Amino acid sequence: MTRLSQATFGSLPPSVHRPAYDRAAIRTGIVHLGIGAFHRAHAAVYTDDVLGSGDGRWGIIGASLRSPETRDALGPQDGLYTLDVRDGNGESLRVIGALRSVLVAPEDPEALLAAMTAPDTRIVSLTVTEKGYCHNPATGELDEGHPDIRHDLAEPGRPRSAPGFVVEALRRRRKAGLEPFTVLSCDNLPANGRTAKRVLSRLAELRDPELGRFIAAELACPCTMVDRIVPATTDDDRTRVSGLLGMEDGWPVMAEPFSHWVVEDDFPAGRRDWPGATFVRDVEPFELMKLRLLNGSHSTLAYLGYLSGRETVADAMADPGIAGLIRALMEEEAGPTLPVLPDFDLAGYQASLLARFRNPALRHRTWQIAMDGSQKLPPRLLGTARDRLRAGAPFGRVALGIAAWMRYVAGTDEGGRPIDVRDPLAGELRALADAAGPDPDRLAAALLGVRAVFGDALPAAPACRNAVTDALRLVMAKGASRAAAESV
Ligand code: CS2
Repeated sequence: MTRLSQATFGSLPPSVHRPAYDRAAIRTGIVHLGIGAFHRAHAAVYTDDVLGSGDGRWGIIGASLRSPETRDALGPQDGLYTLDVRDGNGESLRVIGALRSVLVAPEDPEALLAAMTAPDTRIVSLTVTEKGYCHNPATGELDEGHPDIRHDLAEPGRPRSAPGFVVEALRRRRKAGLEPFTVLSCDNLPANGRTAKRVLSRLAELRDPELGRFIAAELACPCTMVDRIVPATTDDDRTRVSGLLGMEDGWPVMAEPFSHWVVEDDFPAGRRDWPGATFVRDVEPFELMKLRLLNGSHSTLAYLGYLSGRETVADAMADPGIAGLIRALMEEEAGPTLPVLPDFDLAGYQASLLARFRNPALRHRTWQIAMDGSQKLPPRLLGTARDRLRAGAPFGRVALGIAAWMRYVAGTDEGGRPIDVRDPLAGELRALADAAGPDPDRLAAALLGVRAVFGDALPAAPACRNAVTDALRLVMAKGASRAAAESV
């Protein structure tokens, strides 16, 4: 089968949208770290629209910080790939042209640094997931003991971590008399721009106090809220999309129709009005809303669903107890903690989330969302717990989400099968769970003691300890599905 590429995309079926601009004429304005499915189905699409509008300055060079897989798939395709937008009403295919090339950082860190220090590069954007910031999720501060950070301090000219690359590139730009690029975090972290800036300034300061001061004073790191459900692409997806294209695409991306991007308007080095994105002065209310409603529900669905044998989010939503619990979590616990956004229909957003989770055309695995819970729990569920506690209000549904995570990281599902727990703290969590044994009171106490996740204040509050321990007793006695039904 012919491979999708610059030379072949002209013969795609007419129903497939494709770049109408001259790809050879575009320049690179954006270097993106973490070129996974999410970026390719979200910001890269907005940027493709910019290129389509005639402004050719914003082509993207993508970089993988770990594996060569994306480069190996997209290299032979000249960076072209298909976006497959799907829901119960059907699907539409669009070939995206914004990605000019993909670099693999560990193979050639110098090539990535060269792209980041090129004069045309105005923005370095990031989707490196929560753990890519090398921070302590409970405090938001740089984890100075992180192995990649220790490496990047010892060998700053050959960095490994995203913060290490950004700091080294900013140092080189400064030395060359070039203005800094803007750092655009597109990860699901609260105040993601401020978190990025805190981590970057501290790493720079550890390298050289003067560089630390420069970054603290000069670097713009706008906050963003990113929202689009993009499950990992499967082999079935590849085969189906290639069949529809009539040519092979090694790595298409699957997404829902919904897409939202809210960006803090702080781009001293220049930006484009990405069509469809919303530029605002303060992103925080949008971030909180999205993290606590969408992502908090997602993680709760993932743990309850996985434990009860549900493979995908839509499967988990087919369990009426779990679906009811998610609705109650949003409407009665997370929703009331959110700042009021004038002109925003909160009830409508909550209802739309339930429909998005039910999207029958996406196979979004509960196991995928369950990954990295130690990093995800603080912004998604613990902020709600903290605010409810402060207000003297109950949070039994959030506590059930936390308890399901505890049951999950203990490493066996309800059928006694081992769980492949992927988490930077997996070893530590498993050891604590093994030492605690099958007693919910001991397991809850042991895991609430993990300070990198829970901090100090939450575990010290009797109302929090009781809520989580009660929920874990219920999950362990009755199973996740019944526990959800009884907690609605
Ligand atoms: C998900 C998110 O994998 C996960 O943890 O909760 O990727 C989620 O799909 C996106 O944030 C939706 O915008």
